[in-house]
Amino acid sequence: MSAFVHSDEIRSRFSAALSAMYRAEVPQYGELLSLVADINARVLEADPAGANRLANSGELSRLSEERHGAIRVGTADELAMIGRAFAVMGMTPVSYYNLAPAGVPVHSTAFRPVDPGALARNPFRVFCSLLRLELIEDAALREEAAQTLARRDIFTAGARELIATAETNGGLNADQADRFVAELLETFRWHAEATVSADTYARLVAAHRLIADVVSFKGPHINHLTPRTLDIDAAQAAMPERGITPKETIEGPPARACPILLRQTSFKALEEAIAFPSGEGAVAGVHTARFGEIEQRGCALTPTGRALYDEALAKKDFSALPDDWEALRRGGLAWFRYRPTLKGLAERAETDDLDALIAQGAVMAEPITYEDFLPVSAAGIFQSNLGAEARAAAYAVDPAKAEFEQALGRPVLDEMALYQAEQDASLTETLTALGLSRSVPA
Ligand code: OOG
Ligand code: NI
Repeated sequence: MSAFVHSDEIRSRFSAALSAMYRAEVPQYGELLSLVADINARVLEADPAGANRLANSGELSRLSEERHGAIRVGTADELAMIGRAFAVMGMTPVSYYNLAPAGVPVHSTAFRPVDPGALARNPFRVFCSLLRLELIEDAALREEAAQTLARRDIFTAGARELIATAETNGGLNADQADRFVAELLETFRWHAEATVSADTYARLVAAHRLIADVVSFKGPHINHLTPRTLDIDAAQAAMPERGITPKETIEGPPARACPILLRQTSFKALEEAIAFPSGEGAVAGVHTARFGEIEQRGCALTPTGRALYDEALAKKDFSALPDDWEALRRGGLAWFRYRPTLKGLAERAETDDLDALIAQGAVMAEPITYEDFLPVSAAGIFQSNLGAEARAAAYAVDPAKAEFEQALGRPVLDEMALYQAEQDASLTETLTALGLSRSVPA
């Protein structure tokens, strides 16, 4: 009898294998990893209190392993299968992201662990986009793209078999887990040989660069892997010393004493040599898709906080968002995890008022890290130029979400519900530990 390898462990092994493969394929990614490790070490040394907070929330031990990646698939079947593959690694689709308003013909979700314990062990996330072929205007090109995609299988036979095994048996044993990681890695590998002619490729690029990237190759190569830095401004400034030219500005919220959501910066995609099939052998070409990115993660915002953020981003004025943890918490703008303090546990609580318990030092509130994405945050700036009407339309529920979930074969989880559940559970536990059994306020 052989025991199952825990899905968290399979995820960690896969994330490490993917990172090693990408480091070998894109050396600048290795340089970014080393830069981020140096900066994180410096930040932790200079800020012992901050390091302590990270250790308490379980984020210190995961930091050097922490990364996200992104792939773009071409068909509903590919999306459904990749969803099943991620499920083997304890990764669930969270949130729906429609990138059409940003001028990108895809919609997406992020596969990630959702349970706080699993997140603490390894929060590896993959942002996964599905091409929206219906947004290609030229009918002939659309048909050609659909046929090209229908001919490929982005999974190895071994990967398909092991996914089915995991589903049937409820897990994978050690040998199966190793093979699963190796087989699934093939789906993420770069292929320098295009599957379409140079002419078709050029027409796909003319329709949209991203359409060419999805349709022209054997598989959905990983297009970036992103380590988490504790000081993105320092990392951005230090990139040129490492021979990396970053984009000019950092996306997301400005630098703050109390970091919120996600700040990201990247370096431009590489120009890579590819070969197109042709009657007379191969034709040489170049493709730009793969890039490097770093991110700094801050606190997750509630729907109210997020609406304030979106507004602030559109107006480029963040003054309405308080830069103070207690103000964010009392205003219901950010999510927090509550814990009883030693003082609180030692003394008899004389109140069940949460704010009073915090003020007395009986309870502490620590910000919950944002585990999701802001891929259209740049588009918010763009939309603000279109006036309020266009923005309201962009925020309305998109019927494409239902189509996405149909393709995926399941609904995506609501990120806000996950943060709310974590906050509520921590509050209940805290009050119980203090001998108070008030029910959680809404
Ligand atoms: C994914 C872009 C989304 C992020 O960090 O927001 C993403 C892609 O370009 O395929 O990775
Ligand atoms: Ni990214």
